[in-house]
Amino acid sequence: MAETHTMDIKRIRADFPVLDVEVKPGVKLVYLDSGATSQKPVQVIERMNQYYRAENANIHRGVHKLAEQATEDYEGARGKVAKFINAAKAKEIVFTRNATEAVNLVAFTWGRANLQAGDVVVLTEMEHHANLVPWQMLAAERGIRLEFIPVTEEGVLDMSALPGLMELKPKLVSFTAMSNVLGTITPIAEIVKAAHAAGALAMVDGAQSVPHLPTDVRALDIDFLVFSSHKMLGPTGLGVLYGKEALLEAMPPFMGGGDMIKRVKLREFSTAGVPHKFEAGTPAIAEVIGLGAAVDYLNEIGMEAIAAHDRELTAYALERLEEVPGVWIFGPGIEHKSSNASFTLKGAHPHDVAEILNRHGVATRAGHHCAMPVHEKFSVPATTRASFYLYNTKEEIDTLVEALYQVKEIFK
Ligand code: 7TS
Repeated sequence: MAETHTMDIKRIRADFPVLDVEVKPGVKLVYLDSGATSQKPVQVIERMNQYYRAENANIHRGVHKLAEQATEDYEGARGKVAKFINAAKAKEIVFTRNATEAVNLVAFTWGRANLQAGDVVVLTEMEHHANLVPWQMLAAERGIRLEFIPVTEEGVLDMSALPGLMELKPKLVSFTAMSNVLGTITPIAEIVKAAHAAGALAMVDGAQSVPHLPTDVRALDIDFLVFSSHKMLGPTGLGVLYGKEALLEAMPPFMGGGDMIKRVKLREFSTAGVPHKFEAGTPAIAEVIGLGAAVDYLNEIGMEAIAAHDRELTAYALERLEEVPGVWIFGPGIEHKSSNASFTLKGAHPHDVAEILNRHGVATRAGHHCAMPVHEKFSVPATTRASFYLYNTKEEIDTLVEALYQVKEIFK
């Protein structure tokens, strides 16, 4: 089946060694689980290999050649990430362990410095637990109040509730840019504008959106953005917090230790400037350099082309899945979503569906996808999720649908 956009999928697929894996003899992997983590191209794998084989040194503390090189490469990658999301300065990029830690960093530092009992934080009903539990923890500790932008039956945010929520004068509105379950793309600009008009900061969970859509923090006037390296072709163990410089400067540090200090005496310390104030201890050096290579790779293909490809695949998947009797797809139509399709199959548990799909080489994810409240909203404990990325093809979606008919045979 012809792809209508400009990406050369065959060439792209050749960059991802794992796509050649046979899950059993004669059954090739069909990887439809990029929402959990993406696969990695050789360019990223080799870059990290090269670092360990020929460049390994700790950063910010040596004057020898390798240490200088490692520091330059680490800070260079920070610059690449900043440019990728159009941040004004590299120092607005803080490296964390994952998107989850980035949210916790904001809750722990900004939250504890700025939120008092009774203060309102607005979230949405379709948040991943990463952008829910840290705020629940703060609510239990501080008595802050959590309010939620509702999700409609269709699976989009009920924007008519926004003005009423903004009248509560929240201190922060923190929301996902793309639901990891429903695929819903949220109206970032509109929510950020409303938040600012109400005197709140706006934080965006970009864990699903940054890998799939172009991101411009300045055009959108986002205050904090979090995302994960491993969902955008980079290595695991690395997340990103973007924060406006003035906000980061005003925040207390997160963890204490080496690298985050300016001066230390026996009983006191002063903190380093941003971003190092938030990067205590030896960071994930190889991973940061690997993420830099991932960003180069994404840029070379182009985020606009990737977004178009992911959308086209999602539209095709929705169309094909709808043909299968007994399949119920969650979330809105293609005009409001991209990159995943979560569904149930009548008469079969989502885990059994995923298990039988696996026999056909098709890798999906079943469960609540770390977003239990949105499943509760739609009165299901779990779904099976197929999620797509730049290396997936329509043929692979055909394989998914053929395998689903096999599942139906078994549960008939
Ligand atoms: N936010 C969203 C919207 C996510 O989808 C995820 C991970 C996170 C935050 C947390 O990212 P992490 O890298 O810190 O774990 N989502 C998924 C998923 O849907 N399946 O596995 C992980």
